[in-house]
Amino acid sequence: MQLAEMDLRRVEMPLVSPFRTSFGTEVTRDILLVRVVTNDGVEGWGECVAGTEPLYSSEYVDGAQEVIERFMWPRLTSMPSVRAVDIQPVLSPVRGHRMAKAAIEMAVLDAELRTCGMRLVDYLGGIRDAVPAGVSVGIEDSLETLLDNVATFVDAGYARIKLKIEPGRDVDVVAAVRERFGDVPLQVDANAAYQLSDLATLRRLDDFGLLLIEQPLAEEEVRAHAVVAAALQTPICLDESVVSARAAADALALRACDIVNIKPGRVGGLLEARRISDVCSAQGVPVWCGGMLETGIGRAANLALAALPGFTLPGDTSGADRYWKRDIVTEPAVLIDGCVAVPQGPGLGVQVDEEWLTTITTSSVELRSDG
Ligand code: OSB
Ligand code: MG
Repeated sequence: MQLAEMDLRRVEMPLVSPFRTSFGTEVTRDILLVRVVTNDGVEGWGECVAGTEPLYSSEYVDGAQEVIERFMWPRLTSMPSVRAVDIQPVLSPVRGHRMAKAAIEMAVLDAELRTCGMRLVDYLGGIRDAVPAGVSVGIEDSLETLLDNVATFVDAGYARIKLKIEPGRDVDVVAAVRERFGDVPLQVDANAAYQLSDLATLRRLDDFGLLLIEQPLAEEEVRAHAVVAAALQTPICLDESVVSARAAADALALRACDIVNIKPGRVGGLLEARRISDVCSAQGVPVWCGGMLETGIGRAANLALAALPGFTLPGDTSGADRYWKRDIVTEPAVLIDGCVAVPQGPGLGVQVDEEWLTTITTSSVELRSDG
């Protein structure tokens, strides 16, 4: 398979409600989509999960687009042919920029699987047609607003609730949610907002029977996470720290976590995500699929990944209406009985709503191969 063309499209998508984390508030997503066309005219789509600003990790959407245009696209066109398995090795001279690489790999894989009529879920080794879905609930100034938000999601039937926390908005918030919603499956995500000196606060979370505490400390602080994990009863889950399968293996060897959140964008693609799943499964460590406020394109990939046997905890794979008034795929994800269906067609299994996409496109760059 040869790439004839790559389009880098930016779309502006307002969230149905602002999403606040310890690192900032997202109101509108400025999303980079990658569309590839093969020499045979087969199309593939990928989504880059990088945010507008480098606040979750060092990556940001303008940087992702620049690195693709300047350093990745030329490497891809220098290849006589390319498949999804080639993307990571070909792009390995370019350090980091995993979200950019993941978007390219997703688009190439979509085109490759459409060419041979295979579903992504089958390619990855998924075993489920629908996956239990959780929801990630943003920080609110008002506790009442937060409780109302949680009530909406509990009523909708989500399989578990994840609360974003930060210093000063943690123990009391969790206590209030437990008080109002009883033993609803509950977990928290700190997005690296704490320090080891906050250990006493983190220990107080042990009183609430949480499924897990996600990424309390900074990305680099793997060994300090082991200290937290040893001090708490509640399982520790890593998100930001796990940037690759090797990083996952190291974190497990250091006993820095009990559970791993897997996001294809964070780790450089779906194939690396599957390797992390393999590393964890081999050691009996549960994993779940995280989310990055994706459109229906990235969500389709997450749902296929979440269908793998090692994904034994509900993911942040919520229904599209939790994020968007109008998604960019013709059949957006819906929550039914606490689960979201894995798309069934070849490749990602979703069709892009081109007319709507055109309407919300803010810029488009077309890269063409000379060959
Ligand atoms: O840490 O999981 C995270 C969104 C943006 C950046 C980081 C995170 C999140 C979420 C949202 O928690 C998950 C979702 O897509 O619903
Ligand atoms: Mg997280």
